Amino acid sequence: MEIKSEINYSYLEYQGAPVRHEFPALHQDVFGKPLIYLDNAATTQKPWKVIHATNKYYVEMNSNIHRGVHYLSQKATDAYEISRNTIAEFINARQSKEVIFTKGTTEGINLVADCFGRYAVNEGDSVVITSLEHHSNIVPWQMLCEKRNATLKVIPIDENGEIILDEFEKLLDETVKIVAVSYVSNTLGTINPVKEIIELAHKNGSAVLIDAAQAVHHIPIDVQSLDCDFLVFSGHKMYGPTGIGVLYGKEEWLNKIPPYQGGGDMIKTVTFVKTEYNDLPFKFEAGTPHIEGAITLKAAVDFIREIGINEIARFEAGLLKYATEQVLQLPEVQIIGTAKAKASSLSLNIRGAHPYDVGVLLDKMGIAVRTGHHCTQPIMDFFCIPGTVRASFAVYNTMEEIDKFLESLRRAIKMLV
Ligand code: 7TS
Repeated sequence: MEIKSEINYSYLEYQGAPVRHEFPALHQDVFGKPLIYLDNAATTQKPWKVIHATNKYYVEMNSNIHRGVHYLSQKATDAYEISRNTIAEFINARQSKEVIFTKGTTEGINLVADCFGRYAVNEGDSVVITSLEHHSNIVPWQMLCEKRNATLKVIPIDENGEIILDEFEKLLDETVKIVAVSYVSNTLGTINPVKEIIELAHKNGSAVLIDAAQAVHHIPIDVQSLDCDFLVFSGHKMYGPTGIGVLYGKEEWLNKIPPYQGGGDMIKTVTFVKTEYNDLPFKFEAGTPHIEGAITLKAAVDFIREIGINEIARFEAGLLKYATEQVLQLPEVQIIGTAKAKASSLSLNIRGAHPYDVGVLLDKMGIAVRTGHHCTQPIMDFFCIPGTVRASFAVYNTMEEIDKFLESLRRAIKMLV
């Protein structure tokens, strides 16, 4: 997807006011300086709309769902299912029963690795991932391969942090049961060619899981047009609450694979001899779920849709382009990850300085960035670096904040180099 990046405004608007007005946590000082929050790839701040929705749940409808005949339980159940419908619409799922609530991306991937793994991965089979993955899209597959005596194959990247598609094609053979790939790299910001990857994998008869943790709030997602088999994301990175996330799965797969956990809600009938599992989506939602998280996630999706995901993508591309151009003016700084298509994250290092030291200095200047390996140690090994300083942008960041980030980076260079 091409994102136009010419941009001449600093504030995206929400309901006629700068979008920043909607985020109370942004309006505070840290160490006597106004907070500049550039750690959005780790988690985003929450708009009033989401905060109010959480309060509303506890004030007006707190009760357990799917089991009570009473008024509050019905109200909470309706809100929970309406949220599922909204999310299905947001990602253009065919049906809302293809949307499963999880704890987050990590749980979604573990669920698929476990359930799909038990169904389809046997001795001698293989799983393909990329060199760009977050640990949560590496370790569950390693655990599966260990259990099943299968092999984990890894698509390499080049110096720009782009997947080498030719190498992917070479890895494809009849042993590959599933390909698991991130849409956007949390460390390098690379937007991966997921459409091509899905097409190639399907031609080979392999299923595909897309880790959309860093994509769903930056890039329009249409699971039908992507034709992915599974797609996962987290609420807390998309202006929603923590502890809630989504697994999208094609109905056909969700019906075929066994359930993840046993317990209440995921059953139709239980005897000591045999249990009949519930229909979708409940088959994969054992126990009392994160009810207010799921309900409140709708408010986050509504917030994104009210601005428009295309508008957000265009705005953030402008921020990233501006920040990249400014950083390129600093000879002491090296950008890690120079893919042609990038979203939101800018990783860099000051030559001769440890990223941790840079992060600590920036923090004292009021700037929140993330330093370290960002749960992607293989990327650090590839670039032979201990870590990076990562600035990641969201709807509420401004050009002025980027200017202040750059000014602080210059001060850090003076102190450290
Ligand atoms: N996949 C990607 C691409 C991610 O960026 C993250 C979290 C996860 C999976 C795991 O998500 P969770 O919500 O289940 O924890 N990424 C980051 C990050 O970049 N900094 O902190 C968390």
